Amino acid sequence: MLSFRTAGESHGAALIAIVEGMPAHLPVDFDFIDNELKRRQGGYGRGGRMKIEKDQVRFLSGVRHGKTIGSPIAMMIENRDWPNWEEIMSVREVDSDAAAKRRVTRPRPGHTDLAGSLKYNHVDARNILERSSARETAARVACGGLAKVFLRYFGIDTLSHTTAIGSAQVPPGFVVSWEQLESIREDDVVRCVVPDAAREMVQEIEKAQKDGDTIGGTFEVVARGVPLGLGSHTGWDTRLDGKLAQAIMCVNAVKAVEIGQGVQIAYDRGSRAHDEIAYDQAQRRFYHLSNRAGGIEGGITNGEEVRVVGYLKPIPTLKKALRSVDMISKEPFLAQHERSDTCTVPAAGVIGESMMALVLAGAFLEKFSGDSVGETKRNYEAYLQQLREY
Ligand code: EPS
Repeated sequence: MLSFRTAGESHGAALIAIVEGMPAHLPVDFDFIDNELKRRQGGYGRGGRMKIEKDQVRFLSGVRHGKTIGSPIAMMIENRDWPNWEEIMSVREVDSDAAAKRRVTRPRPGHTDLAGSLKYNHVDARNILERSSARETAARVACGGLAKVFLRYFGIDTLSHTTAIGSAQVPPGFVVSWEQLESIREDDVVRCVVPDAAREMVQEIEKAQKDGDTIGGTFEVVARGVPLGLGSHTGWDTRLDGKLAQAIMCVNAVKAVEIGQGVQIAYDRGSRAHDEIAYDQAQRRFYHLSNRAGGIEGGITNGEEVRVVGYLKPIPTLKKALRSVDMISKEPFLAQHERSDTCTVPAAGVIGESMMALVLAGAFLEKFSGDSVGETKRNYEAYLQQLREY
C-alpha cells in the first residue's frame, strides 16, 4: 500500500518526507518534481517568505541510478530561512531570554494557535503554529510529485485551476477543458483560465492587501486518464470520493470540498443532476454525456475525468488583527500578527493536485498492485482488456 508521512517545522532546518510502497523500476523525473515545488511557491498574494525559499528536493533513499528500488523513499527540502531562526527554533535548550524571542501568546482567531496550545499544554503558540503552517505542504508536494510521476507512467495526469478569489469568480456552470488547464502558464499569477475573472481576482487580492486583510476562494483539481474501477462501494472507507474529500479537506485553510458539481445538484432535480450513459462501439467503452458526478459514482471512478473543488477560508493571519485574549494574562488583546500571505488560493490548487495524485496512485496500486512497475503494468493491461471484452 502506498503511504506517505512528512515532518518538519516551518522555520526549522528542513522538511522531510517519506513515501512507502512505491513499486521498483519507476524512472524518477527529478526536474519535474522540483518544478512542482516551484509551481506551489507561485501565485499573487504570497508574502515575503517566498522570496527567501527556492524549494528543491534532495532524495536521500529509495532511488538508485534514476529509478525507484522498492524501498522507502526519503526526501528533504531545506528551509533557506533557517539561519534566521536557528536560535528561536533550536532543538537544544537555550537560555530563557532566547526562549522568549518571537513567543506567540495572543492567538489568531481561525488559526490553530489557541486550540493547539491548550491541547498540547504549551504557553508559546509557536510550538503549534510552526507545524500547522502551510510550509508543510512543500513536503506533501514532493510526495505528490512522485505520485504524479507514477500516474503519468500509466497515462494519468492531474491539473488544477483557480475558480474564485473573493467575489471574483469564473461564470456559474463553467466547465474547464483539459486544453485550458494545460494552457495555464507557469508564471500565471492567479492560475485562472477566464481572463476577465483573472483580472478581477488580481484586483480582489490587491484590495485585501491594501486593507491589511486576507482573502479566500476556490480551486478545482481535474484528473484525466483515470480508469473506471478505482475505489469501491463496498465499505464506508473504501469509497474514493470519501478519500478524495479528506485529501483535499486537509490542505491548509480548506473548509469545504465538492465532488463534481455536488453542491449545485443538491438543489436541483434528479433528471437534471445525473449524467446519462452512452456506448462507443468503436472503442468498446461506456461513457457519460456529461460529468456532473465528477467522475465518481458509488465511490468508484466511472472512467470520466475526476473533478474535485476545494473551498478555502481567508487565512487567519491579519495585519488588521481581530479581537483575542492573551493566553498568559487572560487580558483582551488584538491577535498577534506574523509575516504572512494575503492569498494562497493559486498555490492551494497545486497542493490539491498533489493530494489527488497521492489518493489516485494509492487506489491504483490497491487495485493493480505490483512490486515493480512492470508487474503493475501487466496487471493493469489485463484489466483494460477485461473491460474491452465486457
Ligand atoms: C505561513 C506563513 C508564511 C507563509 C508560509 C505559511 O511564512 P512565514 O511565517 O515564514 O512568513 O509564507 O508558507 C510557506 C512558508 C510555504 O512554503 O508555503 C503560515 O503561518 O501558515
